[in-house]
Amino acid sequence: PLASTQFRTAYHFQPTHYWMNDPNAPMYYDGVYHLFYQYNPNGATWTAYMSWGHSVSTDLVHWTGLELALTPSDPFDISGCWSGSATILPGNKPVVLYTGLDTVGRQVQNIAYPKNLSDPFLREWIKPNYNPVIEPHQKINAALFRDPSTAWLGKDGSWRLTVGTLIDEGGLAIVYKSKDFMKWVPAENPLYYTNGSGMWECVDFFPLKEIQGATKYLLKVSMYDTLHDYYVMGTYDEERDIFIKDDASSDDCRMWPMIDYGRLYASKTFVDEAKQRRILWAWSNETSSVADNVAKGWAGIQTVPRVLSVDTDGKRLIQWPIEEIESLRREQIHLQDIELKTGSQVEVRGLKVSQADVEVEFEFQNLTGAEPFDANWVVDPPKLCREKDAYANHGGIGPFGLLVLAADNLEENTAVYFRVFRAEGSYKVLMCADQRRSSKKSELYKPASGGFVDIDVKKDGKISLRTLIDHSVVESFGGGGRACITSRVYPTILLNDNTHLYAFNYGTETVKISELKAWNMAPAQIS
Ligand code: DQQ
Repeated sequence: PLASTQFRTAYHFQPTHYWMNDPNAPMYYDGVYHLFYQYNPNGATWTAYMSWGHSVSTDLVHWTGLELALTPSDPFDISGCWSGSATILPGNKPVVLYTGLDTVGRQVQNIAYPKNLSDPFLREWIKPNYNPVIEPHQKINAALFRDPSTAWLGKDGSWRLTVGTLIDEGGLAIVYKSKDFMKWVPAENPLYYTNGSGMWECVDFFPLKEIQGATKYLLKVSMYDTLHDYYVMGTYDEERDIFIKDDASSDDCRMWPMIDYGRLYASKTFVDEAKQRRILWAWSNETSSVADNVAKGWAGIQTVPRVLSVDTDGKRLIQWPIEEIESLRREQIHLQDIELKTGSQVEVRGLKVSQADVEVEFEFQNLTGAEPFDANWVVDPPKLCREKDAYANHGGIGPFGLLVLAADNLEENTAVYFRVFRAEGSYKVLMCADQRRSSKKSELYKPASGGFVDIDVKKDGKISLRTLIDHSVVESFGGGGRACITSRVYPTILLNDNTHLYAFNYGTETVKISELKAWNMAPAQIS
């Protein structure tokens, strides 16, 4: 059944066919948004022999595909053009830095720039013959050295960028400096180093916000060993070129919050000068088998671009779908004041629920019935999601939430839900997306995913959930975007287009839906 077009997305970016992975060099240039991406022009599977696909848009919603921007062609990238980032140099001159696999398979960093700056679509890219501009030095394993970040300009007039690698089992981000963007020298210290995390891919590093006179920075790493993106906030010591994480965050980088607790990897941000915002793009891989992907003829989508901001206390990242996506909203359903007593299931009727945007707010009367929290639970939220699942009363507050892409008899459904626990002096909110019942088809990866939402439920008295449903994607934002979970699912019911959406509560305590708004979504034009 996976060969069906029913699993293709209507408003999440994907090429018309074949394999896509990481977003590369997203940028805004002269009124046009550019998205490049890791692309295999020969099939629906990953290969080391990667090219850069290229699409352009004026609103980040509708996209026009152009010819490949980078393909393996020269000794410094003849075996593959891997991930990289854009920097807009003074005088409004975009350049990209990317990883090339050279003649002997070493990973080196190359530069490319547009052939003709007056072409608004920047179709053709030139790779100067002084490439590679950065080669792995002695201490570096040349097979683990990749994904140059966007460069930033220091007060001393030198450019800096960072490249991810692995030394002695520890992931790290090395800094390189340059005065002219051609000659790059390694800085004395790594930007950040950690023990035992495995290789760091697609490192991103940027200022987020001024808080009490100091600039809060965010470091994002894609950890190859877990295939998740993690972030940590802190400060940047420009003199020494190092990132200093906030004390409150764990020394173990695998305990850092994730950009998304579900299927998301290799995220990358860019500054949108048109609207003065920072936007995150990210790859969401299939959870279907290689054989299924070949049968479908495509694999990989991008999550909806997300605007980044930070809580007023500077502790938590907030991600929210770009407002432009709301232009696709069509018929609306609006429900108010619905009591969800224990065991209730309320169907949200009147929508085509395989292509929808749902916003719901759950309210509590009181929190006294919450189950006590065991401090050991922090290490494995997915396990907690499996144990306190959406299909039984576990006593306490929640599970409550949505059952999406659901069959009549709930034989298939993806549960997106919360559970509230009473911890010492505060409450802990668990958010889950359980894909275990998402499809009757076998040979799919169907995990339960989850993480904690950093909100003060006692003060707020409520929790919000926004879920973007798009055929094989369920992309959810809990607590106003303080925790995100993206699921990739392939329900067989999609094949007869008979899917339902329910709100539910299996907790002992009553929960109220103060408001639920949902919209049918029109398809985006993506060619
Ligand atoms: N994908 C690219 C690499 C990167 C990895 C190759 C992350 O540059 O490290 O397709 O998904």
